[in-house]
Amino acid sequence: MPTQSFRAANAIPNPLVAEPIVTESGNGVRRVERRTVDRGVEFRLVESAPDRAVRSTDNRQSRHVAEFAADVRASLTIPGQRELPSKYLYDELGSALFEAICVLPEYGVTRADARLLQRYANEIVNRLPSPIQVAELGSGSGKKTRWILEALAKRQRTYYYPIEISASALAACEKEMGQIDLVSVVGYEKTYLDGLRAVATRRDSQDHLLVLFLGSTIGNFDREAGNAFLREVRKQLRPGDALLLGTDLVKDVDTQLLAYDDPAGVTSAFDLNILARINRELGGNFDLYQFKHEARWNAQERRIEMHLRSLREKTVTIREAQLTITLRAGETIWTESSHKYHSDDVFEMAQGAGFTCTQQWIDQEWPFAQNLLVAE
Ligand code: AVI
Repeated sequence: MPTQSFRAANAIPNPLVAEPIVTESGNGVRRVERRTVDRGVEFRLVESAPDRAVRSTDNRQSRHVAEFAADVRASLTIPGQRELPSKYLYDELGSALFEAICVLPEYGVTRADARLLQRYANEIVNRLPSPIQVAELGSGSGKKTRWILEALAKRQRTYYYPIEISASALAACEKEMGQIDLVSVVGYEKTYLDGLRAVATRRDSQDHLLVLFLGSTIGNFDREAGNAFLREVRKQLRPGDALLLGTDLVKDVDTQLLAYDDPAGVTSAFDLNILARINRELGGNFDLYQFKHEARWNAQERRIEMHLRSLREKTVTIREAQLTITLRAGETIWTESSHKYHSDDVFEMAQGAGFTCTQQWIDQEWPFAQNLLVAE
């Protein structure tokens, strides 16, 4: 509509090059408005496009989808036993469900881990060289680590480097641990080994490093992969540096099974969420009601295996993975392994990776060990 003011704008020699008005909306969309006037009539050309930051997030997102799709395709087509990589259990919902698992009465792992840290923090710290900085692989919210940091802060200013791929967990951890006197927190939003490499490179030459790998996360690696992982950790350390490694110990079978198949169904929801995530992120059409969560004890491998059993024959399509498979009635998809250890296993694992296990603290209520491994 012609207006006084825009008639005035007619004075611009080429109205099409009037100054653009750029606005960034809260959802990351960049809006560019160009006003032009032609024969006294106002035109507004409005272009909306994601801003550069959003485009780079989009790139990251499409890389994630491509990688997730490729992993799903490869693991669901393994001949014999179909699988899904357990790392995909941990999206935002999966991580919240795992937090709930940690407080289940049937799942004693987290409480045993925390009890040992609380009870023996001073003793652990007294065995460490000085000065020392702390890196944690997969810190989560870092709650359990507080005991170690508080014990260390009694003797020195301590740098704490939580390494975590979940940005929200990292932020929570930075907030919580940043409040401890004489502790400075620098978070790394990276994979375990990339983060550890970054920490190892930035430390001063006189500083030792304590790496925390708690909660028996090592148990989610296959034995060989776990050993290889410990060797990689060792490569980033200097002699005298330490690794505090949490390992869940073998216990009676019923107790173990119940820990991974609780009557309230929290672990079942955690497991099924991997199919829901494939539906959400990769355009899959799994019918979750047609699957049943199962925990099995594999005595030979000394591990709990989580499976999702298809209750009937079913064809499933996953658009982004360009995959269609037919599951037989009763067939399972193997989603996670949780290896359990005898206390002696840890001494051997340590030795094989270039460490010496100098001390082990074992919880009496729920057999679980904190192991102090010193780099040779
Ligand atoms: C993260 N990790 C040590 C857990 C475990 O016990 O293996 C994951 C888990 N899966 C089901 N319950 C807990």
